[in-house]
Amino acid sequence: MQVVAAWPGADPEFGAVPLGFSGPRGVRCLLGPRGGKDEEQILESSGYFVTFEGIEGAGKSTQIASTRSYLAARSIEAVVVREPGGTEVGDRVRDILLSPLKEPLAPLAELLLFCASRHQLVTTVIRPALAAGHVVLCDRFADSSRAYQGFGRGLPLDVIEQVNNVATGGLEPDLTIVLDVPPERGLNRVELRSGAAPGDRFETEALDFHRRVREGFLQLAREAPRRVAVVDAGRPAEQVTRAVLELIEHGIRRRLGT
Ligand code: T5A
Repeated sequence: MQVVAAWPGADPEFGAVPLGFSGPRGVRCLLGPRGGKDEEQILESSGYFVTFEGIEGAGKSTQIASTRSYLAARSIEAVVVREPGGTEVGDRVRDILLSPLKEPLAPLAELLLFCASRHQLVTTVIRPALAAGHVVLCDRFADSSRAYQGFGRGLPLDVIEQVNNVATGGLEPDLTIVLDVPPERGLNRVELRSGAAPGDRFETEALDFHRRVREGFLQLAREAPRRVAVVDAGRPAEQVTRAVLELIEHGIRRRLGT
């Protein structure tokens, strides 16, 4: 499944997308001369929150780095964060969650740890950045808990919703990009990158687990088509980047109703 946004007049060449990037720092730079006073106020009061999701090795970090560079070249400093982590507390929680453990971690305890890291990140980094009108690019967010702890581990989705809500205070991304690859391919990329190093607690899960997680992301996209877009991430990275940038611009235009 592939959803790629397009808008009239889009330039097919990456790097030549017809955006007006000459304005001052902030989301409104994406809109160029069309961004009027009201639009500036809308965006500067809420920023623009993009999350990247997908299974292991889908290419989230790669695409976030390309998006960040693309924006930086146009004088837009995006705030880039990842989950679990992104804060001192979150980074410590990340160690617990990813390192091999001698005792099994109960699925609910796992969910609560992810959500502890999420709450810290939302309150100390993401909300302040959005309030200042920034673009925030986040590597994984609440959908990862739905897909991994829900579809992967089998926790009830209503429990995940409740805990997620407490952690985020109801904050939802403006746009979620699911980078979709078959698990075999994603895990192979991770293996190539890591060489002989042992995988983390999730990378070493059975293939069936990763298949359920992938199906979970696709189902979430079907349930929330206005927020969640699926991009075929099995293609060369530059092609994926083009699709990602188109989605981000399209999303901002849609928010502004332009
Ligand atoms: N988790 C997380 C939960 O269970 N619940 C939750 O609520 C949350 C938030 C996090 C783990 O925690 C779980 C999910 C995860 O298992 P992590 O180390 O942050 O652990 O793992 P990932 O987010 O999966 O990070 P990865 O680095 O493994 O995957 P990425 O970021 O999707 O992939 P990336 O960009 O690093 O690329 C991997 C390799 O592929 C190459 C890259 O160069 C790199 O070598 N690559 C491509 N190759 C060919 N074609 C392309 N298009 C390519 N794109 C990238």
